Amino acid sequence: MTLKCALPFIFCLLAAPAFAEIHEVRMYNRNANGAMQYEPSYLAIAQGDSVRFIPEQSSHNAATIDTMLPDGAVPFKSKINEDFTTELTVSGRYGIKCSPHFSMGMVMIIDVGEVDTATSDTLPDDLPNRAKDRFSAILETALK
Ligand SMILES: [Cu+2]
Repeated sequence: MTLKCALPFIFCLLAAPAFAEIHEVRMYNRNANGAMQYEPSYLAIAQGDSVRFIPEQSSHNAATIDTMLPDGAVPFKSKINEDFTTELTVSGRYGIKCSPHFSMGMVMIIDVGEVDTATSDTLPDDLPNRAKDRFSAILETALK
């Protein structure tokens, strides 16, 4: 490679958001943890990273929960069976649900950047019981 060719390549490496990553989450009817699961069910990522939701098995999606969305974050909702990637630029704790399986406890948590656990550890009252139980279990195992 001549120097003339190498320079744009090096510039590209430097200019790119070098630390932005894409984290993969797989959606299952059943896995080792039980029925209706995101795998992993907890992610801690950097601000500006992306999350890709992969439908390993059919009839799932990924959607934000209005009462578990950081201030200023844009809600999202993928289509059922969609291979969906979203960039998360606002820091804080995101509760994610599978729309058809929310009441069955198909949820996960994504912590983006610095999370104020003093305010975000409290779960909202309007969650279905099984979603609330799953969130509690996720937070207990992921953060302790
Ligand atoms: Cu689902």
